Amino acid sequence: MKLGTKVTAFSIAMTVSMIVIIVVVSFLSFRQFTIATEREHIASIAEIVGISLSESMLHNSVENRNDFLGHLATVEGLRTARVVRADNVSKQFGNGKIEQFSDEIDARVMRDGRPYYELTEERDGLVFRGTLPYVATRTGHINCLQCHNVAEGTVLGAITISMSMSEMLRSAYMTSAVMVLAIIFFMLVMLWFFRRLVKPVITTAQDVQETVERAIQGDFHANIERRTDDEIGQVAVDLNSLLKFIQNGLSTISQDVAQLLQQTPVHEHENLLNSTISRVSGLIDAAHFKQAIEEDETKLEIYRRLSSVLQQRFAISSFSIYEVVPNTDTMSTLVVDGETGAPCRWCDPQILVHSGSCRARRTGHAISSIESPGICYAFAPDAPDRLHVCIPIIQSGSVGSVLQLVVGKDEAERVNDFLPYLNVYLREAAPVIEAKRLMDTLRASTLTDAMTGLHNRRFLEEFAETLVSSSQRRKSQLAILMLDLDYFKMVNDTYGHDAGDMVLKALARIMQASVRASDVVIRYGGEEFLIIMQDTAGEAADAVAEKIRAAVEGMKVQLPGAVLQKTISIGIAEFPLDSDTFWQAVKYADVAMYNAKESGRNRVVRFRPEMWNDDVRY
Ligand code: GH3
Ligand code: MG
Ligand code: MG
Repeated sequence: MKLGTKVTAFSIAMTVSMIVIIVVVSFLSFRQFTIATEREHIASIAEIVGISLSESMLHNSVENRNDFLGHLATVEGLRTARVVRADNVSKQFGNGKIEQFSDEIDARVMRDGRPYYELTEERDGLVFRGTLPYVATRTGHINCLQCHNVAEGTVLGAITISMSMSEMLRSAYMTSAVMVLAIIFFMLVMLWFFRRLVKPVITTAQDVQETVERAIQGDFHANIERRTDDEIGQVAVDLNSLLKFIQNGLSTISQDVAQLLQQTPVHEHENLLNSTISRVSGLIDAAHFKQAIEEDETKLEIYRRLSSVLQQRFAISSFSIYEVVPNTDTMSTLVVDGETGAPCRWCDPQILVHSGSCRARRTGHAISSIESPGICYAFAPDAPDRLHVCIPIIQSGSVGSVLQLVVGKDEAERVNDFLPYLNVYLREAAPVIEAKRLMDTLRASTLTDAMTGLHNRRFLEEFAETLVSSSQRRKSQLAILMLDLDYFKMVNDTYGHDAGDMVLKALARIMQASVRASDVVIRYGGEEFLIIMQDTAGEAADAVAEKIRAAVEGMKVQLPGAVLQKTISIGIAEFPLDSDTFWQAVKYADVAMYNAKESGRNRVVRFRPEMWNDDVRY
């Protein structure tokens, strides 16, 4: 119920209750008062009648009492004035003419000697009757015992007076009516005054209610009028300043957040509080993401985490992450639809060999077919009902990788809504990916031989365990080839160190070309090389070694003014066939290589246990 209605209802209820109470109370007290007055009245009249009759007796004019009583009855309001004689008076003086009539009440009063009063409803209105005993007394104005032969205190008769109450009642009603009217008038004045007093409270309360409702909807503008100088007026002023404070605070936060999101500030029609909360929570998620990827060990882990964010936070199932291969024009797929290393699915694979075909890679800014349909020719030729948004991830000033989202047409709006948030994730990820990338490069450089581009001995030391455990898991053999150029020192001595380097580089190329991608070629020492071949054993290993030997034999290194030809000696051992420890097998390959040197060089020798004796160099 509204406050105004409550006040009115309360005032009316108060007025009605007061009227009822006052009318009832005044009516009852009026009645009591009237009855009491009438009693006194009747008693006085009875006294007068008694005295008059006694006087009449004394002056022998008692015969005229009838006239006296008749005159008395004409007094306004007096209906009856009647006297009856007691038996003792009748016995002494005979029955009077007019004292004959006696009713039950007269008889009772004469018998008991106590006055009797009653209020009766008669045809012409309310009548109050009083019957009082006339008692013989010697004291006072007249000594009754002078004439009456009775003992003092004897009841000599009864005087009955009855009076009409109608006039009294009429004035009671009139008084009540005047009082009711006065109360109604007074209450109306009160109500008017009360409403005037509470009106500003009610209006301010309504304003506060509306303002708070608007604030819940995110509109914190408030201009509640200050209607009074009291607490209510202060409430209006305080609420205005509170909401202004919230509005300003939220606007500042919202602008800062919008800046962080590189997004426009919250629109007028948006709920400022809700939008700010959701934007801030988006930023917090991105901050958590950054914290997580900083602790990730490799670049790939970061991309995998980014994939989970796409799938779980942004509900995107089709997407690709491409990485630009440093210092080349190529790209590789890192993750496609959540699958690590999956083939290119959403673009023409041409972009992998010529990354300039990828518009995002080439231009360095986001390419969206939501904004510009058909903008990129390289996008999935067989998915015409799909849209793409490709976002370049900038690292060290150039495009390091490209994130591609692939969505249905019905998702366009949703994607546009969350893109600012996704951009925050990518902005957070970019420097971390960059740092990991640099670390990877640095790490790779410590594991690579700078001159030949082959792995170095440190690489073998670090990855031997991985190689061994993977071969043990697959229960396969590792073939270990130890290679050493024959009479290489002579090259340096004759043609110089640079010529020697050229030979080593040419040899490295031959070895790389002669093995599979899964095999590992290592520059083990100055001109000593080690090749580890996975899942290769026996004749297959011999064949690769022979292929390398023959290729080296046929290799011609063009020098200024000379063409160099060299040969190579190769020793082979197998793990775990020859030894159940990997490094022992490497030693056996070395032993076999020395055996090849000793037995004339330019040959391939497989390790045999009898080669391992105290004469060998280890
Ligand atoms: P052998 O047939 O017994 O192997 O005879 P060799 O002359 O090849 O003897 P050895 O293997 O001991 O020779 C090693 C030579 O390799 C010594 C060193 O001058 C040369 N060498 C080692 N590392 C490099 C390098 O990085 N560049 C060049 N140019 N020469 C190197
Ligand atoms: Mg050597
Ligand atoms: Mg040598």
